[in-house]
Amino acid sequence: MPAKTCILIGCPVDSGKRIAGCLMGPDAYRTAGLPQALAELGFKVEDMGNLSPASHTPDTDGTRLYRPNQTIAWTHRLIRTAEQAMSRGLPIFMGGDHALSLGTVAGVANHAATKGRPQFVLWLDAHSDFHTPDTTTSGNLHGTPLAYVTGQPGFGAFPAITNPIPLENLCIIGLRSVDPAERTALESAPIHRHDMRDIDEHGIARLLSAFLDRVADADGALHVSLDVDFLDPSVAPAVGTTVPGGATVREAHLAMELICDSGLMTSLDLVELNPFLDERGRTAQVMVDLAASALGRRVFDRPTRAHS
Ligand code: HAR
Ligand code: MN
Ligand code: MN
Ligand code: MN
Repeated sequence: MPAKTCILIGCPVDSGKRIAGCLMGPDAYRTAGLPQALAELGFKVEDMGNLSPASHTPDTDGTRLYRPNQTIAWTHRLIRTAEQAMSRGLPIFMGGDHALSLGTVAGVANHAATKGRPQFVLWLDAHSDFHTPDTTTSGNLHGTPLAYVTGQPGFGAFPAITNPIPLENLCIIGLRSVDPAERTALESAPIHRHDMRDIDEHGIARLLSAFLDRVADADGALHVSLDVDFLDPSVAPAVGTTVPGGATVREAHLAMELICDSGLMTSLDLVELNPFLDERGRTAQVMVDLAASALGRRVFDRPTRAHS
C-alpha cells in the first residue's frame, strides 16, 4: 500500500485579530520538526510552502471590523486550496490565526459534498468563535469562523457558502470564554458543546468518543481545528488570547490519540500559535507533538476500538 500523503500548507493568516505574530506560525511548526515527525510515522510529506491571500484592496485603519478585505482574500485563497488538497491527501493547515478556518472548513466541506459524505467538525478551543460580523464586539474576525461555515447570516462580502456544515455535525470542546451574543446563539443551536466543566466532570474521552461514534455512523469526513488556547496557558503560552483553566497536555494528547484510533480525521488546522509570544519554542513543540499523536505516534499500540 503506498504511503498516505500529508500535505503541509503554510497559512500565515494574521488579519483575524489585532495582536500580530501568527504569520510566523508555519515556520515555527517546521522548525519544531513537524515534517520530520510525520515522515517518521510513515507518511509521504509534501510541503506547499507558505500561501498568500488573493489580491485585494488594502484595508484601512479605524473600521469596526479589523482588516476584512485581507481576511476575505485569504478565505477565497484557502477555499480553493483546501478543495484541491483534499483530493491528494490529508491537508494540515499550519496557521496563522483562526480566521484561516473560514476558508479551510468551507473548502473541505465542498470536497466532502462532491464525494457525497457529510462533513463533521471538531473544534478544540477556549472560545466558541460563533460571532457574525454583526454581533462581534471586538471586530476580530478570528472569532467568526463557526458562524460562517455553518451558514449564519451577515457574511455578505465573503464568498458564498455552498455547503454549510449542519449545526449538529459540529462539536466544540474546551469552552471557557463565550461572549453574550455567542451564548444566546449557541443556546438555541443543536451544536454539541462541552465546556471545561464537562471535561472535569466526565473526562474528555467520554465526550469525544460519543462524537466520534456519530461521525463513524454517518461515514462522515472529520475536520479537526486545534486552537492553541484549547490548552492551558501554563503549557501553551504562545497565544494572544490566553484563558486560564484550559486542557492539560495529557487531556489534549488523549483527544488526539482517540482521533487517531478512530481513523476518521480527514483534515487538520493548527491555529493561533504566535511564536513572538513563545518561550524557547515550547508551544510550537507541544502543537507538533499533538499533531503527531493525531497521526499515529504512541508509546504502545492499543487494540482498535470498535465503533457502535
Ligand atoms: N470572542 C472574542 C472575540 O470575538 C474572542 C475570540 C477569540 N478567538 C480566538 N480564537 N482566539 O478562538 O473577540
Ligand atoms: Mn479559535
Ligand atoms: Mn480560541
Ligand atoms: Mn455532545
